Amino acid sequence: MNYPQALLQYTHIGTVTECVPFGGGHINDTFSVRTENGRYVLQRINSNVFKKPLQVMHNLLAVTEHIRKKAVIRGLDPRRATLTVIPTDGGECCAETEGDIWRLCLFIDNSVARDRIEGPEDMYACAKAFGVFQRSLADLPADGLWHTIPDFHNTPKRLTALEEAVRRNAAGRAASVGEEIEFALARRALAEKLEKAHAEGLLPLRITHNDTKLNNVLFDAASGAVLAVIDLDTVMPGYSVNDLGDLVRYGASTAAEDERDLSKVALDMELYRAAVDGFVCGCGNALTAAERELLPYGAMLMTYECGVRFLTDYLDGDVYFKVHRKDHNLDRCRNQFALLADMERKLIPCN
Ligand code: ADP
Ligand code: GN1
Ligand code: MG
Repeated sequence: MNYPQALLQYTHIGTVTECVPFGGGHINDTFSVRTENGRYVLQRINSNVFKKPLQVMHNLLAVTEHIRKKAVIRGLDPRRATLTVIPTDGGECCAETEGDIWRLCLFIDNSVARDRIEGPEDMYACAKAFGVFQRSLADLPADGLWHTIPDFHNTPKRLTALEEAVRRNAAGRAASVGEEIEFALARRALAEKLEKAHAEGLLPLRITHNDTKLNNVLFDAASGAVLAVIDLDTVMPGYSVNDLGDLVRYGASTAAEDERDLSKVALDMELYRAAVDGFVCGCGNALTAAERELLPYGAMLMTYECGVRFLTDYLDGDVYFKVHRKDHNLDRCRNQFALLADMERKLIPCN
């Protein structure tokens, strides 16, 4: 069988008996690997997205090391409480093949990742897990981590990138999306809300996960208890409210992120409240009063920003997000903007 070449740098894990694609993210390639000794997860870090993959590894190792130490103190099995990176035969934290960077982690046994939030209890548990993640890292200095994707959640800069994409019009699609471009550009004040709060000293830079989806939390297959927060590529300095925001954007919508029937897209307020309650509970005293007040803006900005990013990628010719059908990025953009419009109705007090 044709296994990724990177596995040749991990002969110490034993003979590979199976290596199959796994997971369904938009960015990295993930494989489940079995040897006679155990099970692993092999991932190719997308070098188009992560220009400096070694910085991604630095952040991942810093964060997992910190969580591992705390798990040991609490008497938990550290191999189930966080990701464990397996070194190459040469002792490196990742393998390089033809310009690609690969990493291998222990597969967390008897765990399940779920794709759909089934109800408020699920949402509460997931949000709490990301809150606990936030709290566990509150005593790790954010300036010790790289900004692996510079300005990842700098919404004003995402808006500028959209304007540049409109000007470039690389795929010749700008004329057909005038309405979406107008929707985005009409919300510059909203785009600036969190950067302003940061500049005013109200919103500290913390270590954030930045991909707070349900399937990035592993649950114990038997008890259903939360085990670990995974998918740590985007861990970097950021705003706490954005972690809650991305979770709401993705998990508290009444429809999938790429649903084309926009009449199905709305903010489920019960799920939204469960997300906020779970996150606040998980964060404990690691969240200031100002951060708590800005949580609804985290939800709105993440939704808005994601719509802007999908639109930018559509204009650029689908070079960033994996697409699976014609106009996929445009469908996603329209979906996110519909969700934002509903959030504006439900979350902004004076509306
Ligand atoms: P992606 O960027 O594709 O979302 P993830 O790191 O989230 O990549 O991995 C995809 C899926 O693989 C996860 O949702 C989870 O089901 C599974 N997975 C990843 N790492 C592990 C692990 N160490 N142990 C068990 N399952 C894992
Ligand atoms: C990407 O890898 P995945 O699919 O979980 C993206 C997120 C977006 C998300 C939209 C590094 O995440 O920022 O919110 O797609 N990740 C990166 O579905 O850009
Ligand atoms: Mg994932």
